[in-house]
Amino acid sequence: LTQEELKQIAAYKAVEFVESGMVLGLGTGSTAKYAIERIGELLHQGKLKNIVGIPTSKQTHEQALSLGIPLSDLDSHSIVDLAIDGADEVDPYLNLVKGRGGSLLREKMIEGASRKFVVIVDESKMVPYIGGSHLAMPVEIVPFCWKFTAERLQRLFEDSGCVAKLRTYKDSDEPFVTDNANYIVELYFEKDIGDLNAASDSILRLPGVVEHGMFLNMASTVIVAGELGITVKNK
Ligand code: DER
Repeated sequence: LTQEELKQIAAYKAVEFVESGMVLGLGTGSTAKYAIERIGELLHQGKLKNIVGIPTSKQTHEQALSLGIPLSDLDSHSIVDLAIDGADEVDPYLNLVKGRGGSLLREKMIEGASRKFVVIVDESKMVPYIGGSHLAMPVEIVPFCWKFTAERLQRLFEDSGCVAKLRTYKDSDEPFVTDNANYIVELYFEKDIGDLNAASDSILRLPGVVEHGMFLNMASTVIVAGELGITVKNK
């Protein structure tokens, strides 16, 4: 099975949790895309009715709109019944790294307002500890004096061999700009950063920081699609 097939398998499994009448948090990324596609299909077939989608990004808003999924926002629905989204890393305690698609702020707002948050991943996302993939841990920051904030973030985790890099668009030096007109600093760790709650607090205390990509104790269920089948992990 290809990685794309595994993503689709996990996504379709998550949509089994969707019931008519639900307010749904619609995730962002290549895995969530399949879940949104499936929801649109079931709506079209009349198997799902009265669904309202709360998109976690402009990109997801566009996809859901094109599928005819009715859309709204948190101002109109402050509690979401079910959110379905992908992740970049999942540790054994179901803590996540998210945001490599640049949508972490709206994702965290919507998924934090959800009664149930179902994460969908292919098995390549499973890590022994957060940061263990040695890929980017995104932090959304204000553009004002971004270098100052990036350096302070890097210094916070110097014991973990942290390197902070401003996210730019592919093949250009232009800073990536989020849906919220902010920048993203990507943190790369050599070693385990240890106490995740302490790390989260120290990041959020920096005044130039808006939000980070560690989703701690937020996932209710993680659906993992692997070569040997689907595993459903509950918190
Ligand atoms: O950027 C995000 O938060 C995405 O949801 C990411 O965590 C997963 O993206 P993928 O499904 O394309 O790997």
